[in-house]
Amino acid sequence: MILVGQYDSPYTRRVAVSLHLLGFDFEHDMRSVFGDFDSMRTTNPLGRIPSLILDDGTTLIDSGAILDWLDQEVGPERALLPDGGLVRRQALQRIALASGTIDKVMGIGYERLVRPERYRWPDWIARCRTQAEGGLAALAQLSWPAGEPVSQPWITTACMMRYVRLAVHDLLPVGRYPALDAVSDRCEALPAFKATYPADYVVPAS
Ligand SMILES: N[C@@H](CCC(=O)N[C@@H](CS)C(=O)NCC(=O)O)C(=O)O
Repeated sequence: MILVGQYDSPYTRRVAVSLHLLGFDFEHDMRSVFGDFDSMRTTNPLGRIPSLILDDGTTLIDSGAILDWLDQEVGPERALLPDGGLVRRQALQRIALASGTIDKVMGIGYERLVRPERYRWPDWIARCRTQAEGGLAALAQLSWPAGEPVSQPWITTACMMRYVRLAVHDLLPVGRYPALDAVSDRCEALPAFKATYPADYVVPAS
């Protein structure tokens, strides 16, 4: 199978980490959503990443749908998300906080990287920042018990944190939320995370 998308995308990275953790063999197609837009649209009509091209030629799009397929393939014993009940609901809520934070930080990134400077809207950037700060503060209330194996909420949280620190580096300084730092440190030490470390990039500050 082939994973399409670069690892500076936290959504692509969480799929890559999950593929590694679950022991899938895959190739990595590093086309860019912006630089290779026309080509990307032939893989995903939305022109977005990640996509996962299966060995039978089927293309799955959207990280949530891809992760659901991976979990179905390995079965409930090895799945990265519980298959039902309160634990699943709590896990999905944590993932919603982490992915919502990604979306708000991505909103700031697009405003600064894609939109021409004269059209930028500072109030919108400030609103996205407030929303991302809300997501981070809520996630910081949750703790990952020692000894509990890595699962999708923590994978998505750690991918979100690395992305936030690359894209809007003053939003999540080390030390602001020790509980979150612990999640990131624990995850980034795993081989699956080391194998998917995103190339550094910095969004312009204004
Ligand atoms: N809900 C989607 C979101 C994917 C997403 O936002 N991808 C970004 C990169 S991280 C992208 O493709 N951006 C380009 C665009 O939307 O035009 C998922 O979970 O896969």
